[in-house]
Amino acid sequence: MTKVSWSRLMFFTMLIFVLALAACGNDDTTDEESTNDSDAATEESADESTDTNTSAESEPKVTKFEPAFQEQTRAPKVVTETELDVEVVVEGLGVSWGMVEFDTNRLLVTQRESAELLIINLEDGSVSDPIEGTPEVNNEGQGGLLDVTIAPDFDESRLVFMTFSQDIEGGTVTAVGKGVLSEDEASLEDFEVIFQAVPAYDGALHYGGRIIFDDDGNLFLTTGERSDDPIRERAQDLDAYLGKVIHITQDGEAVDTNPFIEDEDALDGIYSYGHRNIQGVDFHPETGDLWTVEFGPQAGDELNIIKPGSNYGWPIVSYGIEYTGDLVNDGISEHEEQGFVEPVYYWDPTSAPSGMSFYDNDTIPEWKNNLFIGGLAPNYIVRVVIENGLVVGEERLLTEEAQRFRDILVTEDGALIASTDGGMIYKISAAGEGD
Ligand SMILES: [Ca+2]
Repeated sequence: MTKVSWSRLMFFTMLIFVLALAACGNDDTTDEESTNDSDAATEESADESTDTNTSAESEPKVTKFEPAFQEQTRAPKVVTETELDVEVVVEGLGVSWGMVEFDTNRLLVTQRESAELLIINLEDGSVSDPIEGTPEVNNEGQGGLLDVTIAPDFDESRLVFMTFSQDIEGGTVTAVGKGVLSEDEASLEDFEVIFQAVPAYDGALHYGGRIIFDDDGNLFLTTGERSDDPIRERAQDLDAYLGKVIHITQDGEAVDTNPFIEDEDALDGIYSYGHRNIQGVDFHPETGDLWTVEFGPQAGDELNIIKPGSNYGWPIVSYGIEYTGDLVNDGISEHEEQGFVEPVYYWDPTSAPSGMSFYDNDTIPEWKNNLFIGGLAPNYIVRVVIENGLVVGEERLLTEEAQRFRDILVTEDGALIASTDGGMIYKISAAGEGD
């Protein structure tokens, strides 16, 4: 038996195991995030027993690919020295996809399926009634009410921006809308859709959907490539907003410095392309670079620094493989050699990354400028230590909680807040801080 067919056989054996796991007790079997979930279960069982490992990863790699440079994957394991308090502030919510601290220790939190927008008070754990005036969404599969953020001038404008999956002619799109939060915080007024990531597609996967404001008051929006073959190939096309980072004004217009403004064949809002499904985005506190985390296929999740006009390679190249075990395209991982941007870091096996936030705070000094990423499956928070643009350490936090961590934020007080698909809001802070 050749080496290749042997590894195929091993893979299918694993696949059967994974499918068997998926069949028993996974409540969300339609999307690939849960495929990864089962994948992770095999990983976690081995995770506890390997203290000798120098990487935060403990399992063998899924792929045969070699990194383009040493620091690109399987960084040395690091451990937080600070004693931490871990508190569940709220439980019993739905999939809490996005959140923003709009007022000291008070969050706006989206509920993906019910499309509700809630106010959560971190000090007393109270949850508001749903805010009126939120948009109609398509909540099938990975769709629903997704991210939320506030305008930089929120104190005056009270503008709230949200992303969601929207039904339009021909299917669904990732949409961005905005509304004004009333003074009594009971409703969003004058809600309007400002941007739709066309073309529409009749599918329920890979909406991307994170939004973040830059220093000029413009928005970066991330999208997904809608998952299926061949629609996912549109990630490479400059006449489609699928699989892109998009840069728009608060009215949904392309920012006039965007890289393809002069290109008649390209959509003006595109900032970068060749992405799979970006669900995490933040600016590095020191460099100001825009970082994203991108959900890969089986393995090959990527951390990227986004540069205007650049192509990140999906689905031409990848450090992952298809869920079927097949190679992606021609099975080439080398991004740079093929003319694409190499990821700063990739995970193999997966970290199933969702929302992320840099720790831009002094409260826990050893966390300063570290990146925290919600892991859906494996169910933990990933802490990434970065020096000079390279990942030099990695830690897995709250592994014992076994939650799908959906979004991460850092409060002004320096607490790390994590929301979960199981409807919980965690507060992680230095022991003795606050209460
Ligand atoms: Ca890539």
